[in-house]
Amino acid sequence: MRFPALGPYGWNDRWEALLAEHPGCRPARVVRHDGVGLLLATPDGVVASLFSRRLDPAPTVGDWLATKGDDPAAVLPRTSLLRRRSSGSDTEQVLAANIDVVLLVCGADRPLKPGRIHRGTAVAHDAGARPVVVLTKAAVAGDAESMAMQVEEWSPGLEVLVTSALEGVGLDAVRALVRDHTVTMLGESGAGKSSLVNALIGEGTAATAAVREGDAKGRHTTTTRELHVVPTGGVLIDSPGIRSVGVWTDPDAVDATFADVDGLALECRFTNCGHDTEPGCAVVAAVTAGTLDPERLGTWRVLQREAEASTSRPPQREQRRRDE
Ligand SMILES: Nc1nc2c(ncn2[C@@H]2O[C@H](COP(=O)(O)OP(=O)(O)OP(=O)(O)O)[C@@H](O)[C@H]2O)c(=O)[nH]1
Ligand SMILES: [Mg+2]
Ligand SMILES: [Zn+2]
Repeated sequence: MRFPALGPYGWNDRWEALLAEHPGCRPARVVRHDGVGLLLATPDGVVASLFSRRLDPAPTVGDWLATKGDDPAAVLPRTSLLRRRSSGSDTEQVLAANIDVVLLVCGADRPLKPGRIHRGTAVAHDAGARPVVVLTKAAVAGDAESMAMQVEEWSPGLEVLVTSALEGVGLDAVRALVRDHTVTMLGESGAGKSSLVNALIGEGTAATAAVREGDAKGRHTTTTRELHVVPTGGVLIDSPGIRSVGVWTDPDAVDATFADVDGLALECRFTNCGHDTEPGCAVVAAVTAGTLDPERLGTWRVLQREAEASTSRPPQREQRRRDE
């Protein structure tokens, strides 16, 4: 393989073959994107690129580029694109490209919110990425083990890792998950995303700051998405905290998140059943029988509506704004 220096960034035969379609070009991976320009991992090291050309699609963190001289010439076809509904403006916001795993990072020092987990799962499924819940600060706060059981109840089958970055708990499991993959994180400010980066890569890689006393709210310490190489293999993208994960997905991604509801719906008398007042509805029957959590059905409804609204809208260009 050419360009061994990019191996740690995930360069492989797939990308090599795609680059071959751009004669005379060299590869680079987008490490950071901060409005003004790109930080690129190239065969010669990490360089800043203040490019002027408009690329379509606009490059985002995690993208592989074909570069000519110092200039990005093309974005290589993505394996996945992580996106969400931007808070405030009702548009699609692109979060990262070529993602294999999405860590839904939740602090054990604050209450878990089922809607947040379901939304994060749907956003990951939409990108074709594997969602994994990471409970942080387990050694110092809350009761992480019962929180993990709570997640299992809300989302049967969803993987959960219990960690404590500063105390060195559960980190080998995170390392094993990141190895050979591109992994990004979704979570509230102060959840401990950057602390996890530092635990895996080395103290001082990413800035962290103490959460507020009382409600454990974070201070939005991380302001850009940045890709880091993990010494034990794989890359990890640190991200700013997000208050809400709006879904901007295909309704199929929501169905994949709620496989139980989707499976029940197959048994409804009507194929277009709204699971509301229709006779012979297997979903409502499951709620009545106590085998389906009504709150889970409620979240499913909300996400279905959001997903349907996003597919009925024409695609829009990525908005460049901060996460809040
Ligand atoms: N004791 C302990 N403290 C932790 C752990 N993880 C995070 N913290 C603390 O929680 C606070 C917030 O952590 P950060 O890593 O900055 O959180 P973040 O998710 O990156 O926050 P934003 O960048 O604002 O989105 C810091 O004071 C950390 O030291 C942990 O595993 N153990
Ligand atoms: Mg941070
Ligand atoms: Zn029904």
